Amino acid sequence: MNVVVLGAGAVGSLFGARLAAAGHRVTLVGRPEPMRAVRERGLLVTGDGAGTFRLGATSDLASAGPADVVILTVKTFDLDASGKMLGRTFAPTPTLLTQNGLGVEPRALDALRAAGWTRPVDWVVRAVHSVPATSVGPGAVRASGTGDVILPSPVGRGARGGVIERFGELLRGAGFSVRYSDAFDREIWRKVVVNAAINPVTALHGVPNGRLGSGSLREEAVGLLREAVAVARAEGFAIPEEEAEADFDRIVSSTAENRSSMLQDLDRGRPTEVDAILGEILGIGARHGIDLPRTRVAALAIRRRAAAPQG
Ligand code: KPL
Repeated sequence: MNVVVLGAGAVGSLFGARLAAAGHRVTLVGRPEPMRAVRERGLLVTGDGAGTFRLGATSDLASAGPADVVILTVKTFDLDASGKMLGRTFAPTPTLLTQNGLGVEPRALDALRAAGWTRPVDWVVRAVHSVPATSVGPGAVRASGTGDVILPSPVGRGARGGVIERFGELLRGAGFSVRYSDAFDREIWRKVVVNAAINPVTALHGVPNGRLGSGSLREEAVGLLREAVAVARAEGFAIPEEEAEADFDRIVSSTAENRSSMLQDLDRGRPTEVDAILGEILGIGARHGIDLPRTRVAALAIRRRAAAPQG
């Protein structure tokens, strides 16, 4: 299958490597420097499924086709621009969204609609995943663990059901652990709650996920987790605190060596997904009249850190 990965940072590159290893023709689309490195030396993966993978790599989406499927792995704040670029460049194509946070699908659908796709909802599928990938240099990614991919159940979803199954088979065939969920919106919340705890604490303390397994950093993270659980509950997603903590502990341990995406963004002086994770939780919490002091402080600290000059 021809696979185009649009937004090939750490996660996108790793998805691309695994799909190429499974025999697909993969083209990464990303920033010029890493794409040049991939063209010249191949994509280097260390850790799980280590190897050097020969993939197409370009910064120009128009030269990346043809695509049977697109995996859109840009950060949440890039969805609008990248969705429009995708919509203008390719005819409607099955597209998988892998972003963290809330409001991901509506943003992507609006962008694709604005760029001329009719009924983008038939083509676009969101995945919730915990695949750990750390960028360790241009064209080099460390995979520390496997992680799960959750897709919405294809049953009763008409044309979109076929697209969901196609992605499920594609990813399973590349060695990902994939499961379908009948309660996908709840899965989105379960993951957001975990991201609201892991990402800011790892980013502010500059530590890999595994350091949140015990002690004061775990306490700090669990404080954020509980606030996010309260907001999920107010939105109609009753996630017991025990379940959220079990999710947190499982992801912290299965991604122990990973640097969270928010930490990697701060490391590189790039924008973070603070708005899509903590900002959304704060906004929804405010609508429900829920005070979220820890989340407010963490969001402020991340924004300050992101705005501070590097060095
Ligand atoms: O989603 C992640 C992220 O870093 O954004 C986890 C699963 C926490 C892996 O680090």
